[in-house]
Amino acid sequence: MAQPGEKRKREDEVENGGAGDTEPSLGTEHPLSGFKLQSVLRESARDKTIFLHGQVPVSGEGQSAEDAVVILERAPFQADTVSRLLGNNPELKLQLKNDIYSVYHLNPPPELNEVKTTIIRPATEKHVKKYLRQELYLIQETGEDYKNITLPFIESQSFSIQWVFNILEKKAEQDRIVYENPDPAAGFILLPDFKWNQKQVDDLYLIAICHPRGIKSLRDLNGDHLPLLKNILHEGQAAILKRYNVQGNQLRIYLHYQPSYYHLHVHFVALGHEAPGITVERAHLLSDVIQSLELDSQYYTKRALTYALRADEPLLQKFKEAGRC
Ligand code: GTA
Repeated sequence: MAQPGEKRKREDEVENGGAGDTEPSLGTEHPLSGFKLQSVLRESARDKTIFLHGQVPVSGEGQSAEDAVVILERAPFQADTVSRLLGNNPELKLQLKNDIYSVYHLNPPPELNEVKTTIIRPATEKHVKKYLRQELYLIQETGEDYKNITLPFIESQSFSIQWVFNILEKKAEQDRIVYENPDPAAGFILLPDFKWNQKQVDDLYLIAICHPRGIKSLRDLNGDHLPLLKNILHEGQAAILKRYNVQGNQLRIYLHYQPSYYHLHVHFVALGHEAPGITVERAHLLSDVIQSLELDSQYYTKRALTYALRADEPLLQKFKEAGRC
């Protein structure tokens, strides 16, 4: 186990962006070497995913270990590889046969049996809680609530956005950039999201990260940001059409409120893909956001926004203390 002081230091570095400000070295060491499972945070048979919390020994630091969150997800089938999967008489083990119906076990070769593995290491307590399945509660946040409760809270504690700066400064993921408008006020970088393995467009998922700094979320947007938002919408659609041949009207393009990371970014997801976070209490279509700001440039500073918070989220506690839920 890490000594409390050591472990807290690493958490501080992650939360405050003190570490990881350069392109990470992929190294030769297995990132999960010695992984010890602590708990299953959540699992979904439907999505074929499991979220794990574990500890990994820190090399060269004796007995110390750091927390890790590992997300395992079965990769979707790809139309162009299924014939390879079935060709050459693969081994099929019969499970059930009834009339014209039969069910088999098929063991695919390793290259067709990918498990997408996302590792967050060192993970903070906040990361662990984020993926833990919990009861949710809706709150309605007015513009005043935002100023009095939410803003002070997100200024005091939120996930580090160092990974965002790494992308904007070309210190990480530079080779993955699909499109960039370099304008400092109205430009952005479009690249594949963490969640997409880029092997099939059925679950296409990209994010546009805006160049200007300091726009935390939907709440900070006003009429002055319309050129930025329109660039993201139109240039993002055009870039995706060019690179992936997916039409703009087959994309769900939205912002999260609340987001996890407070630097403005927009999600571009294949319309047919039910990605996490597309529910009505979280996703705001970019085209609707643009229209609202065209009608009233202060729309998002005034209107009440409804969203869900997990039972143990400190922000929910702040709303309770203020008698707002
Ligand atoms: N390219 O380093 C990165 C990176 N990081 C750290 C985050 N993202 C990154 N992309 C690149 N490089 O779509 C992506 C995230 C996300 C976006 C941030 O940036 O994948 P957000 O600020 O609106 O936050 O978006 P959001 O949506 O909460 O983030 P996230 O992590 O996607 O979590 C959403 C919820 O979905 C979680 O609570 C989780 O429980 C659930 N979920 C379900 N399945 C998955 C899955 N396979 N992977 C991750 N989360 C999942």
